[in-house]
Amino acid sequence: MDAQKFEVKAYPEMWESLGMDVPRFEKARVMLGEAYTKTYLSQAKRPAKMAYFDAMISEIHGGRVKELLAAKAEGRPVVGTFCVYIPEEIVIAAGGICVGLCGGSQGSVPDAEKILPRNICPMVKSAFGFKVGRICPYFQAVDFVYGETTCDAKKKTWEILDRLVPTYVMEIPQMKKARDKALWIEEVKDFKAKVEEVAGKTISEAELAAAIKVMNDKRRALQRLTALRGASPAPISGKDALLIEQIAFYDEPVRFAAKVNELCDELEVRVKKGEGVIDAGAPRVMISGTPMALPNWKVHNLVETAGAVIVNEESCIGTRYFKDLIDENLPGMDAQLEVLTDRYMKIDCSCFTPNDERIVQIAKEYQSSKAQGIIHYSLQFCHTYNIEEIKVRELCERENIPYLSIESDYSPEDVGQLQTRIEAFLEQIRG
Ligand code: BJ8
Repeated sequence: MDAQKFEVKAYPEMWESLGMDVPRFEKARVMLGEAYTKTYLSQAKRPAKMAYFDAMISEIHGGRVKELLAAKAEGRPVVGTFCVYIPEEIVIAAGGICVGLCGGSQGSVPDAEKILPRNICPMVKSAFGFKVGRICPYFQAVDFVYGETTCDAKKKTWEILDRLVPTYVMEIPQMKKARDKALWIEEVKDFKAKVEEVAGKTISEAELAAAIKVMNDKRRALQRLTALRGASPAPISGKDALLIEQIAFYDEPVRFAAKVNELCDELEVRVKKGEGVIDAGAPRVMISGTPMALPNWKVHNLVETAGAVIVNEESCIGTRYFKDLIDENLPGMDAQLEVLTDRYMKIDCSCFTPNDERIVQIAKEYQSSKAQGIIHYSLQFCHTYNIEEIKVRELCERENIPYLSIESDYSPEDVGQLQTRIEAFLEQIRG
């Protein structure tokens, strides 16, 4: 896309009708367009098929929101989400839409800090601030918000968020014993009943089977993209791959999977020709840790500006979202819900204890991505990831993997310090 012409499109009338703070949101729109132009459109050798994802950003505050509103007008449920624990298949089976509401922007944090404590996770503050400040059209458009009892910051924020938007909370177990799975399956059934109530219909076996296939196809497309990033030279930048993983949380799943597959077709040609976005000798880095919600591109930008390439995100906005599929061929609602529950119980979020399968998964992804070093990324005040970092560090020490741990927030204040640390880390890999 032509950097000169790129803009995030404005829809002031629609925003007004959604009860948004339009003058303030207009400023955020312009800032997002500028940041995107600088961070994304300045990259060399981008795949041509990234044009679709550029257009998704250009229409982020309009086109997709209109689709959500059209769905609502037809009585289809629109659910706002914050976590990969939401059984999306159930919402899709009811004809509904899931849209990620995680916040990755510093701009909404001061709104949240007027109400919430300052010393909690920036992702929770950013998301909450979007609702308080009325500066997110998706938040304004949802029927209800899905919350979960993963970390303390989230589960206590839902009680306050519920005053502003209906917030339905699912209990996520903290362990993975048989009784924890039994709890989770009951929670999944309750959630299904909630979605059916909003949709005004009962989900059939055939609808759930079709939805499982839709989500599997989307996850397969993302798995294909991840596998292609294992090639050397890397056929796509980490920034672009992260962007796609972020868009996965708000785009229409069938269209999204088709567009990711079109991009993968192009990348396969690149790989066959030995073409990449950067020289084969550039350091290859894997990121592991807390999710990077749109528009959090801070670490990727620093690493790739320093001449390296990111080849994997072991994160919920990354492989944790799509590494596991669901058996598509089981007849009967009970059997379907059982395999669906099994898939979600495989998610290796640090909110579980113990969670050693995540360490095994990190080692596996390090091998398959052909990375040469790991950066552990944790958002400030995220206790579970910050503490689990100890085990990731130990893995890297054991396996002699170059390693850097970063704890950061969304403010630009630590950029200079991070740049110095990242450059030293890349020198270690080069050396
Ligand atoms: S399954 S990682 S999406 S909870 S970073 S808000 S944990 S204090 S995001 Fe997550 Fe679901 Fe787990 Fe994934 Fe709390 Fe930590 Fe903030 Fe976090």
